[in-house]
Amino acid sequence: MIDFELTDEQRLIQETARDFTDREIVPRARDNDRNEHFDTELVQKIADMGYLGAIVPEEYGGREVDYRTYALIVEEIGRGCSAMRTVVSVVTSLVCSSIVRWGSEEQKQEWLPQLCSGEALGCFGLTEPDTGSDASNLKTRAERVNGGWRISGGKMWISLGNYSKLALVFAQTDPEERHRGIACFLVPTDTDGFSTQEIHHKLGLRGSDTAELSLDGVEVPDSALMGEVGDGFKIAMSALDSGRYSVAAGCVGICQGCVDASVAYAKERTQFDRPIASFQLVQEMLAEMVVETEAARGLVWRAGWLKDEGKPNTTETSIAKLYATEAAVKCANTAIQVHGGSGYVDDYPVERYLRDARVTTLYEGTSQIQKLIIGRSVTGVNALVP
Ligand code: COS
Repeated sequence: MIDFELTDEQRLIQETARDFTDREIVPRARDNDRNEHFDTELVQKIADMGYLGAIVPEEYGGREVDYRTYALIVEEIGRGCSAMRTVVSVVTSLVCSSIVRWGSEEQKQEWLPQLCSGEALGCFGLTEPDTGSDASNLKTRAERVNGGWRISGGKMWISLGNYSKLALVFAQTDPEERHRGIACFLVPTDTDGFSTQEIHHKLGLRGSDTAELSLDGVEVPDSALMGEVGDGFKIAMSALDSGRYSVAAGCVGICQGCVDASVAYAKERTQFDRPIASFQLVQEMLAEMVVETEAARGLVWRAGWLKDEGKPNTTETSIAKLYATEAAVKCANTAIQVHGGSGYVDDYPVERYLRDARVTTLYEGTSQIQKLIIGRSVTGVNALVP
């Protein structure tokens, strides 16, 4: 059975992550957002706390915590700043968890210690300009050359792409094989032919780096191939099982941040000679936010428990991701309502919460994709392809 009581160790890790977030992340979040500044100094502090390799085995430089504990950390960072939470989700879940599960011993030893320590950042190159939800339909090609592979194509919306030393690149080796032809490569970003371009003017996550990647005849040795040719799609999907979980946990943090900010504001703001917290319609908004937050957290913890038990969890992860991301958007919108005009400017974190939450129902699988995964699981009927 799921035990909702945290262990002493989990409580300590949660309190440490909470203090760290309040001390280091919260004070910088607004300025980094305003200035579209990717705060590498703060990223290094996050790495120094061990949060970039939280679920990685200790022998490769990680903290080796379980998935439930990982969610506690990610929730706190998500409460502070989703741009920084994105760094944790991408490096830890999408990149490190893939290498832990699919990498050779040499690949693990080469990359994991650097990624965990923050010496290297990593990015996840799956999405392309013409390939989003239909993830197996990649245009990026990998062809065999002497002793290795030549990769050509482009990747889009890649978080951390401009700052990464390592890119996981998914490429098609044989279009006729569809998803069974996809391979995953560990590509050092200083390889000839690899270039990146910054993407600006985003609605939210302005303190996060987002890139377009170009691979123009990038040549890598055989040792850069992760898993076998044809494992690529499964690697991507298993990475998303961890990544979607991390996004969901971060969104619980947004929800909790909305509750905290709104309760504080409602108690301090007076209208009609009394705190607005005393009005029933304001309490209704607060209650709705609390319920959304608790429900989202419960779904995340359940998915985490399944992961820790080694049980199948793809559907439960989609349920948690769908619910928590939509809840974050709702809570942020409601939090602005509680704050009135003050919520419409960045004196309070709630307008940033709304802008930052908005991408979470898009990236790592849209809400519609999560619904189709859940629908297919409950009916046994694949409605993904008309
Ligand atoms: N873990 C490991 N393997 C998985 C898996 C998982 N979670 N999910 C699917 N697979 C495997 C399947 O077992 C199947 O293997 P076989 O070839 O041996 O049969 C293979 O992958 C294909 O699976 P499936 O039939 O489910 O693939 P679909 O083409 O139906 O596509 C969706 C599945 C649409 C769910 C997938 O393309 C998807 O998640 N799209 C959204 C992509 C996304 O999130 N993009 C954001 C990018 S990161 S910002």
